[in-house]
Amino acid sequence: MPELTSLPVSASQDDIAEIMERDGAMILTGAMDDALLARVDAETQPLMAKSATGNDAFTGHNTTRTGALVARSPACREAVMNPVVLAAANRFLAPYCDRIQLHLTQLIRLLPGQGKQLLHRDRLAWGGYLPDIEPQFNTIWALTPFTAHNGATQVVPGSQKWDPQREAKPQEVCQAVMPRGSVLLYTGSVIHGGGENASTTPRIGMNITYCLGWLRTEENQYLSCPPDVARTLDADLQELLGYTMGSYALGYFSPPQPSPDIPDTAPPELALGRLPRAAPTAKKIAEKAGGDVGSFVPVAGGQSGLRG
Ligand SMILES: O=C(O)CCC(=O)C(=O)O
Ligand SMILES: [Fe+2]
Repeated sequence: MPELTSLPVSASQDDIAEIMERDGAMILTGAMDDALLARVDAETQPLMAKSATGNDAFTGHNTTRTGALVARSPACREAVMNPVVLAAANRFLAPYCDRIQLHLTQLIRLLPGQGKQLLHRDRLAWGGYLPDIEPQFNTIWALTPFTAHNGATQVVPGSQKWDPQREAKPQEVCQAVMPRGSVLLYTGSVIHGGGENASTTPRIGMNITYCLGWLRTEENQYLSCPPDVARTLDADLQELLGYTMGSYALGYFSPPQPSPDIPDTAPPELALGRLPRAAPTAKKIAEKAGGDVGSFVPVAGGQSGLRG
């Protein structure tokens, strides 16, 4: 049986990068302290109580899914912005983009009786159109313990390097067994799926995922966290949501009504009532965290500034 490597959250970025490259998944323990866990619980329990179960086998007839966690929960924002995870995500995706963005936020609550989810790769969200690059870096935060019995995520270590057609044999699948407060890191290409919850209590995971800044995101962040909410957030989080230029030309807007104050190729920050900052690219963020991103050369002009 394969096993996932589990390290304390104090692990070095070099070690995390090496294991993610080798296995496509790993666990960091102690990533969320008791005080933050308590706040996340208090803010998310009422949301989950109102969430419906899935209406197909993949989303799970005995599973609730709850999104818009940035807009709805200040405590969840802290998990989204966890510096260790963000540094690892930036370093991992830096070869393929100027900046990363938030792909989705989703509480996945497996209720008792939920069966195993179909094994899959999350990158399939984009179909098969990105064969040669890694588009995605994912997390599942354990808000309850994850056990073999309650549906700990199934993972196939190393499968991110497999031929896309190859299927996992049962003996190649392990589970992300981890204490509450840990976080499973996994790539967009590694085979995984929810486990079976054969216990009598829910298994709650908080899926927070990041992707290349030039891709469409699974959760539409501009609708889940529209400008009137986004303008109250920290600039780093605003940018991660996509309220910034993705590169020289990506992501400008024109005001719906012509405006003397906002040009027709305006950077998104203007919709939040502020000017763009000098934007840290994925490469710069990774370097700041001590990571070596190899020969990545950023495309010129990460900020368009005010054009037009
Ligand atoms: O809940 C889990 O453990 C994994 C869920 C998952 O992989 C998915 O819904 O894409
Ligand atoms: Fe998945």
